[in-house]
Amino acid sequence: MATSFPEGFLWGVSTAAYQIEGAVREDGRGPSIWDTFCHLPGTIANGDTGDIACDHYHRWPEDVALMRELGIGAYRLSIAWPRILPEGRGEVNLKGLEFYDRLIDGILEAGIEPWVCLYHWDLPQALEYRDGWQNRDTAKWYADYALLTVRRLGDRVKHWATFNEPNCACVKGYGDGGHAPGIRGRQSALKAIHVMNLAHGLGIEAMRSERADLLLGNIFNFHPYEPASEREEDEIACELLDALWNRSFPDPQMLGQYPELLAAEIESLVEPGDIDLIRQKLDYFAFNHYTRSRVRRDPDHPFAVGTLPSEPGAPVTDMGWEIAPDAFRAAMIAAKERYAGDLPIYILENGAAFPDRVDPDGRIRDEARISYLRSYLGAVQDAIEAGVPVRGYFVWSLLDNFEWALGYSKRFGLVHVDFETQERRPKDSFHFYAELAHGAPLERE
Ligand code: IFM
Repeated sequence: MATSFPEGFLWGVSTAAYQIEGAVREDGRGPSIWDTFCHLPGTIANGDTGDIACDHYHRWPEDVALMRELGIGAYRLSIAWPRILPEGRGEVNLKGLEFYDRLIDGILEAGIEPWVCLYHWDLPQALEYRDGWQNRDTAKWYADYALLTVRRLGDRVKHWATFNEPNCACVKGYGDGGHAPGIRGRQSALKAIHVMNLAHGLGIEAMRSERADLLLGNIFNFHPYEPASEREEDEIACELLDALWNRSFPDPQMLGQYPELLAAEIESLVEPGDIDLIRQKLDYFAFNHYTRSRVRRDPDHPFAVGTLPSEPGAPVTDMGWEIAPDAFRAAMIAAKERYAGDLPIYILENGAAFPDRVDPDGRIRDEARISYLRSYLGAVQDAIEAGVPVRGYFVWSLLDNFEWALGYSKRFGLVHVDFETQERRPKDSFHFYAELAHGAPLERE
């Protein structure tokens, strides 16, 4: 069965600065928390770092040419805050701004619309020395950075997002310590959540005050959870993880309240006026989605929550993530009902890691990724059919890249990258996606 997407459906790909740019010490860029974290022993698989990554800082013209060939309408990138403000605030690094000027111009010249995310986890290290996201002042510094960036690029970039997956940055960065800056604690995670919510509010206010013609949003992440058993302790853990991971940002930002299970603990951090500031009118509703999980009580976790590996025999990606397109369809329907209302919905990340192999003839036959994309895009069609206004879909990711604590061991790209030579090679999934982006209907399995 072949089914078409609605007229004007937006096809895109997403990346993030630290995962692809490299050039971490070039042209005045300051260090970020990820530079520091990666260079601590034992933090990243194989001792990998983002020092070079995909060398996109130098090779972006080649990458933009690949995007043009792909035929996408939009490219979502993130800006590295420490490239623009090496200390996080104060002196501006003009060379950093000039890099993004060139990049945005190149994307536009290729007929692609740039979508810019202001924060994909690379906080300037200088701000972490001042307690980073646990410090309310960071929200103000973030808004200054947002204003500066919009002033420079807002004449060419219309779609802006304040944060990518703020939940992950807080729960992993300041909760379980598995991501930069590697802090483990319950209070630290809750503080980071509230300060990042404030930063979102202040950032939106600052950007709107500068230009009224921008389209502003945030990028959430929805990961449906089920209790691993009928034991009460697993059910409690499941509800808490759902509140923490899925709701601690969209609830206050869209509904004006923290999830009940967290509200009492966060209350002491909330000052008069905070919630009104956090609940800003947005122009679109965006989220990322990959998989679902079962949750059990884990007494060693700061929130006593843990996830189980998928059931034996369930289809999984190289991340061990269950392939469950039905959960994606349900997430889109739930997102509309609970949060988005009439706002257009965009899926700004979805994709899969697989252990790709370059065949002797140079081809990468990544059928597993094609099958994943086919089934998840089928879920998008089902959600649209059910009345969810999904207006666009962005694959994670254009290139194989630095997968955070897993280093270069996981490949998510439509384009294969040889990290020794930096050679790019479109995979079969690139050609599959290009056909869709050029208007072909989706052949459903
Ligand atoms: O690589 C990440 C990305 O930075 C944020 N969303 C999930 C992706 C895959 O883990």
